[in-house]
Amino acid sequence: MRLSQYFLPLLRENPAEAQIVSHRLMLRAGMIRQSSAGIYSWLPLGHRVLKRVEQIVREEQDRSGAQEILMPTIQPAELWRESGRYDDYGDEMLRITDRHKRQMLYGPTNEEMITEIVRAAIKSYRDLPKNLYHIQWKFRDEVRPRFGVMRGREFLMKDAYSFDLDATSAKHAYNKMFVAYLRTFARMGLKAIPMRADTGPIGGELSHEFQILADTGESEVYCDKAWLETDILAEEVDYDGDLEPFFKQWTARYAATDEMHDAAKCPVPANELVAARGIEVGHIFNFGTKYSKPMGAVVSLADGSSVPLEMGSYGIGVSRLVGALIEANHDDGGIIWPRSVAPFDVGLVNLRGGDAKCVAAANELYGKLREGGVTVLYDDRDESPGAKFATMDLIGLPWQLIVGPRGVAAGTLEVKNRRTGERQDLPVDAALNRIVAP
Ligand code: 5CA
Repeated sequence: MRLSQYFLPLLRENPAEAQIVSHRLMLRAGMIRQSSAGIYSWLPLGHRVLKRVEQIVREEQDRSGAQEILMPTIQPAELWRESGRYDDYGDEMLRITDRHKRQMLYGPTNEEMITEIVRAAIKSYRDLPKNLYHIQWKFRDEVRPRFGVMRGREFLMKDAYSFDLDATSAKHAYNKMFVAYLRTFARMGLKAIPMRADTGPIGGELSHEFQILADTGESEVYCDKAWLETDILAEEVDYDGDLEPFFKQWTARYAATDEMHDAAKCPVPANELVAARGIEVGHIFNFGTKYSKPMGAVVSLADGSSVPLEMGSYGIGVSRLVGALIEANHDDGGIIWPRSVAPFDVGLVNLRGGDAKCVAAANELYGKLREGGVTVLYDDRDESPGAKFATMDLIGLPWQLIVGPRGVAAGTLEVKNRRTGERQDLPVDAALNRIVAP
């Protein structure tokens, strides 16, 4: 993509309304635009990141055996009356009336809707287990929407729902999501720590929040220092095998949110305990028959009797993750995207828009990079080098390739690594190899 043609509405000044760095940088880098409190449009640069985050989430859900569907955002109130949550949910639910005076709502979550879908289709124990997920916009009329996409009113969530015959099988479904979540966040370069959690309005007994550590997090969290050294992607996982040892291993180390933490009872000595702020990027729940019983979602057994389905639900804050990624990856100059979620792999900068040789060299490089499967944002504008460098640093692409008259004469390029700041003059082929390497 040529920057001269790209829709990238950068802001020069720090927006006054943005209290935390990710919100500031998302506005300054032209990633989002607020429509009303807690509701945002995603502009091209932000949208590319959102889609990459979504794709990693999708790949890891699919790998675990969950199947993707898409449910509507608007739901009928009757469904929520069946579960008893219509009145309980309170002001956070956006209630809507259609032209026939039917009560509808903009879904804050989908337990009821998925239970209705499954109860209509699954009648026998032979059709179990199932895990269905979707990636869809939710609406919660939060009292205090803030921090940009981190606590929005409209936000993108991946929500999965598992259906099993008995509690043992349901725990296996829970464990699968537990593993998939650790893998998902690790692939984004984030260390998300699972913490025993309160179940709130979703309900149930067993629940874990996945928290990433960041100074601006809304939760107060405590964990064993040893967490910081873990590497989930180094582990082989067989989703069909027994995941209980894995679950035990990954929950053995202490980690708790402040609601669950009790300093007097904490097993970790103070010098090995990390007390920090956390951002909740995922939350998983096992709630048994809380929805299947009142909604009559049952299957028949071999002997003709019937039992309600054992259920769990599993959420990831997809749009929140974009903000969380920036909280965890930035410096004074701007964003520093991990390669796996970067909107483009490379920023190509031509320092001399008016110099025919530089233009030819930069154009050729642009073609070669794209042929090599590298995504490129090519700054072909007529701007000062300083402005171009500042833009590239702000939008945070992992690599910058800089074409200037001296390099063109010598057959070299400057390669800058955005994260380390390291700059190197390399011959063109060596520079390309450096970028293509993952
Ligand atoms: N039905 C369950 C699991 S599917 C559920 O709704 N869980 S939740 O309430 O914990 O939300 C799941 C995830 O969505 C959270 O972990 C968080 O990452 C994200 N999330 C929740 N509220 C917001 C919000 N207001 N803005 C952005 N992300 C949010």
